[in-house]
Amino acid sequence: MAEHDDGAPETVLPHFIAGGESGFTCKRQGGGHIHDTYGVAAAGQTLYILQRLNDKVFPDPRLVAENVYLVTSHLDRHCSRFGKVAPRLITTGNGKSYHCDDQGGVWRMLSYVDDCHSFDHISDPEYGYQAGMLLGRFHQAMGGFDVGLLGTALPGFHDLPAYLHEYQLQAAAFRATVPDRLRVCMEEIEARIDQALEYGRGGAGLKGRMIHGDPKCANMLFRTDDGTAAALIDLDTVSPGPVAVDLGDCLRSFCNSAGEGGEEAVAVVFDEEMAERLLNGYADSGIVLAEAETRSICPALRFITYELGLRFVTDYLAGNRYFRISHPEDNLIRASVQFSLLRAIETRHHQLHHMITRILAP
Ligand code: GN1
Ligand code: MG
Repeated sequence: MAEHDDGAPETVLPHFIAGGESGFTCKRQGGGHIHDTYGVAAAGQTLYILQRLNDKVFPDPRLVAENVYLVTSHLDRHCSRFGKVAPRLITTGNGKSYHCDDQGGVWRMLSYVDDCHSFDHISDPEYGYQAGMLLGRFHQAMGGFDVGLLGTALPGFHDLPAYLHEYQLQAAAFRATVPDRLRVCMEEIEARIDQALEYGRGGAGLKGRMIHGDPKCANMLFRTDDGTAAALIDLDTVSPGPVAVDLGDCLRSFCNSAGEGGEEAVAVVFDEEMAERLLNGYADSGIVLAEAETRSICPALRFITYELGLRFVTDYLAGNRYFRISHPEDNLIRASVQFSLLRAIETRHHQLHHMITRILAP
């Protein structure tokens, strides 16, 4: 990605906002691991979200912007039936879904969803209910979307065998001393390789719906006044896939109330009450799943947790090139958290499976 000076976000505003940038300020927002994100405000009120897309992670950021335009337009057209589930993409003055700056940076703008907040982690199960409801509405609202229109934004995303292959390459090339925490993570990975490969080949193969791809806690906005879910954000990875993967990822994120960053002293637990409320919200959205979809949710929860732990370890081994870090150990700590969570899930596998079936069986 090209390096930009601090004034860069302001200079692209005139391409999106008629009348130029005067009176608008851009303030960097943290949170996501991937893009550079800014809140665009006027008179103290945030009106837009401006992002420079990460071209190290997404090989073709223009395609990502185009995809998000198609997805948000589709959602907009169906919001009378399923409610609003996502922000709108703001096109440039000449009708394009992105602006390319003179250094090759690709920028896009989205509407700001007012009076909402998001959480990196959360413990109140009522937010879980809201999240499940929102995800169910999203899955239904994406029904009828013409899959053929979408390009592949992130080749290899959620491809577990490919992630394992990359892990093995990086592990073989790793020359530094292996700290204890890394050794433990590697043992967790190795112990489940055969299972993971089998899952990657079979269980994850159910297609037929459009999924979000990253429905974690931090990617959902909740209204500040009544706590209801207002929008799913970060639509870069919307693609055809199994709903079980989205539900599994959503459970992985919401049921770990300690969060992905993981303060070391905090024990990682899987919150079953949160899971129950989230699944209830999903069911109450009115979505009806096929039996095979319901059956694959519990395995998807396990393998999406394994997959993320694996991706964090691989990135640590590779020198932290993918996930943004503020400390060299961040990705290793994140990986340890996911493997602790995985162990908690595995010990409750049967109870969870029964809970899922009880709530979602057709
Ligand atoms: C990344 O884009 P962001 O920071 O919301 C990642 C997800 C992971 C998530 C874990 C495109 O999400 O797959 O689950 O981190 N997104 C991509 O926090 O790799
Ligand atoms: Mg994302």
